[in-house]
Amino acid sequence: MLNLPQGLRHIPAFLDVEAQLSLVEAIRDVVRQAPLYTPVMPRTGTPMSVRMTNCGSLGWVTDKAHGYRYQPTHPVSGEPWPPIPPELIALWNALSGYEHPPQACLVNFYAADARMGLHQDRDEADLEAPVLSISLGDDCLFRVGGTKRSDKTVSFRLGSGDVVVLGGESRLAFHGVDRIYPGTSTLLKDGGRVNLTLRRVTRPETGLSR
Ligand code: MD3
Ligand code: FE
Repeated sequence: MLNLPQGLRHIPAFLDVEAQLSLVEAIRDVVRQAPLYTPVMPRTGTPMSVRMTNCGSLGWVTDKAHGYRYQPTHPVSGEPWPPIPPELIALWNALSGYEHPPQACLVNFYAADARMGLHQDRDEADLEAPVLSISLGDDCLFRVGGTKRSDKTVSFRLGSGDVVVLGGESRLAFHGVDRIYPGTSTLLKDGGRVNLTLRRVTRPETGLSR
């Protein structure tokens, strides 16, 4: 038996179908302005199976030469990322418990055969802010462990409308997506799964503003 890492909060079906459909429309609009692209691994250049884009003032990108990082522009078009849709800002305000707004929303698109290997998210300077994850479309099998790669892991399904808040100790937990369950949702007309992660990247300004 293994417990979930402290600070991980899974809220199944937090979003009703109407809210999910509204988010899908907002993300379609983001993707029209900032098309999905295929990221590649640092050094090897091996393509990832997940396609990605971002909205927000910063977006997470990776390429062969420069590796994992956040930057203000799309790596293919060179254009600034579109803004984070207001409904996602509202979700962050409702659930993050963090006083500063999110700076990045990574959009991951999983076709039926896509997966994401076990990894930690540590490219953010602000590791005190939680990460907020929203799943849309087909179910996936999600896996999460501890702060060491060799720690035991637990697996559970994430379904459409589920929200996961990764705060506290869970913020640095190893995690990944082992598989998609094709045909488990009709939310996306061509199937697949979208995961949105809202993140704080830089440490908030301290001290006396005004
Ligand atoms: C646990 N995305 O984008 S979301 C990622 O479903 C990522 O697309 C997965 O891992 C996906 O980096 C998992 C749930 C999640 C997101 C961030 C986390 C779990 C996390 C950060 C720390 C620990
Ligand atoms: Fe991750």
